[in-house]
Amino acid sequence: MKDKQPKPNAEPLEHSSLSRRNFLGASAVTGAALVGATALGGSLMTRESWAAAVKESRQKIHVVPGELDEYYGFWSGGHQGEVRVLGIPSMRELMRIPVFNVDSATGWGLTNESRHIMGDSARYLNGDCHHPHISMTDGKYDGKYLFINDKANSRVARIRLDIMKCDKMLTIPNVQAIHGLRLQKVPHTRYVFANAEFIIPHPNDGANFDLQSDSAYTLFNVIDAEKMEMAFQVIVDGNLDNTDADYTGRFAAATCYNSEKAFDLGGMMRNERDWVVVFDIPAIEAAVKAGKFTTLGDSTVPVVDGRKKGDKDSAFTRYIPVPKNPHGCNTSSDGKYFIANGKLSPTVSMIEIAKLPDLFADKLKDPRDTIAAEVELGLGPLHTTFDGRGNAYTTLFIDSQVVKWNMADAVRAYNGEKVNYIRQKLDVQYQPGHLHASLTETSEADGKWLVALCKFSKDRFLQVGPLHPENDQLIDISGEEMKLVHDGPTFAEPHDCILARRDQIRTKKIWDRDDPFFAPTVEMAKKDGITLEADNKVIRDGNRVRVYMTSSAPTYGVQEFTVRQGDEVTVVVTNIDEIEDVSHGFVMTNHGVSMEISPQQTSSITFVADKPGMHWYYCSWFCHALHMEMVGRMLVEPA
Ligand code: CUK
Ligand code: CUA
Ligand code: CA
Repeated sequence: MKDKQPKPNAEPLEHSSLSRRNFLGASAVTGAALVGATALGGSLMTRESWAAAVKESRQKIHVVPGELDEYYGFWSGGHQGEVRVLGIPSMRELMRIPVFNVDSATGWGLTNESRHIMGDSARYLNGDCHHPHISMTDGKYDGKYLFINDKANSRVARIRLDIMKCDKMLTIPNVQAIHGLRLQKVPHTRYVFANAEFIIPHPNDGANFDLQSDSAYTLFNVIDAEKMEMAFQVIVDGNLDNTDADYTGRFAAATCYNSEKAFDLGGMMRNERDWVVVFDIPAIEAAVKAGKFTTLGDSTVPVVDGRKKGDKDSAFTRYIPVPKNPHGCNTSSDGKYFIANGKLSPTVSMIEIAKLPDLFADKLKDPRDTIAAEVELGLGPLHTTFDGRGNAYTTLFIDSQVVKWNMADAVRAYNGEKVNYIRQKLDVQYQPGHLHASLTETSEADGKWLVALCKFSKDRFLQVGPLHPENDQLIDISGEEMKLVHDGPTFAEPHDCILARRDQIRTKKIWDRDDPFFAPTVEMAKKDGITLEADNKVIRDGNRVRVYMTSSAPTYGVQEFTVRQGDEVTVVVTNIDEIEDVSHGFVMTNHGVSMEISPQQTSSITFVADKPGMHWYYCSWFCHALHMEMVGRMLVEPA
């Protein structure tokens, strides 16, 4: 009977008998060989100096009360649908930005402003975000926007970093499952590149279910970042997984794991090699400009065909074979390589970006001539990140390690020199997916901190039932050796994160009254002859009632209003407080109504007053010693 009891939380983790190599089984890596490279961790230092160094870097992460972090971290919220903001190195969670989810605290998905931004897709209550990325100018973060994909409902959203709210959401037409997402780095983020993962028939009307047919394909999607509208789409062979862009502004690359166009596991692993597809963005732009494109279905988005016709390449793409089922695609911060991470192969493939112009000019015989090295690292390489000092760091999912390796030495070793390119292998807990070093996807990679996003936490935290948190581990990479300094539990698969210097993000402390975020509501008020900052009025328009009120701690401008049962009621609250940090809320009890109104913000929400009687509304954000007394009543007369 005793054995049936849950495992006590106090059990030291050293006693855990789980072998990480056995975990998930080596059978998942068909054909993958164990690599000879050995872990160097600890071998460069004595045990004592190692312990001292770890202690020192652990002190670095202790941001004392009242002090601020050096970096902003932006975390994907995975299939929870939001974006989270953390401070690094403390790993303290600073804010949550609801995007593809519904959020009761801020009213995201409930307010008219948020539903206007979400558009048609407001009908979906779920999302699945993977890849957050900040807009860039000249290969450096400009702090303007953060973009994030939604795999579940094929969307891309934009967050304005000055207010840390989602301000645009776009459903990508003609595709299913937006996964890989990256931004143009140079000259600036004009485009968002987004991979649609799944191959579908076109048209997808039920007449054709044959994935092998010519009319079954997926598309590479290019979005105008400022307008948040589709720029164009590119039909590709195979499928699309992860993507990245280069530092010349000409190329984007994407991994494909399903070159087989298969629908089952065995089929998707059939080919010994899949590929990296490289896109020549100016070539596609020129074709679109010249009107050489088609459209699909009802969509007016320009579509060009980037598939091979027999052995003939399209003008827009090149397909570079790499070992089977690659996953992560990462541009090295020195701008030299696209790195495709092997997943089923123990290698990463370094594609030399300087050779791509010749590949597109058909001056290279074989696309494989662009491969600078195929680097053996360990089992299950998924993603790679960079320190700006010539080193790369790759997650090994099956080995449960982060491997630090030197790119120049890896190329020399690939060319036959006897040189060890592996610098260190560090155990992480457990099974890492993405990893991200500070500023790594920009030309300013500074090699200070690295976050390894581990998919399994197992015994690392107090037990919380069958569903475990994940474990985002902070690693100090400022010295010669990586040092693990912090375990950070996270909820529901963040997938990916990015780190930006704190001076790169500039936020507003209170809203501007002319902020476009609530412009449609201001427009509505104008038509009603309302001055939002001053008026407290009820406007009746048939069975529609608009209640305009101000809020100022601790009172609402309207403390009582009367409607008739069945009226559609819109409550518009303008927070006239100008004091930083004094946010109000508006909750109508028993009506599913809740929203945030921060200083100088206008928020509105619409509901049906379907129940006669007295209904209290109250402020939900603590704003004053008399916050509890910040209330009012809606009186509903029976129909
Ligand atoms: S990720 Cu999205 S499947 Cu490796 Cu970028 Cu997990
Ligand atoms: Cu206003 Cu609490
Ligand atoms: Ca495959």
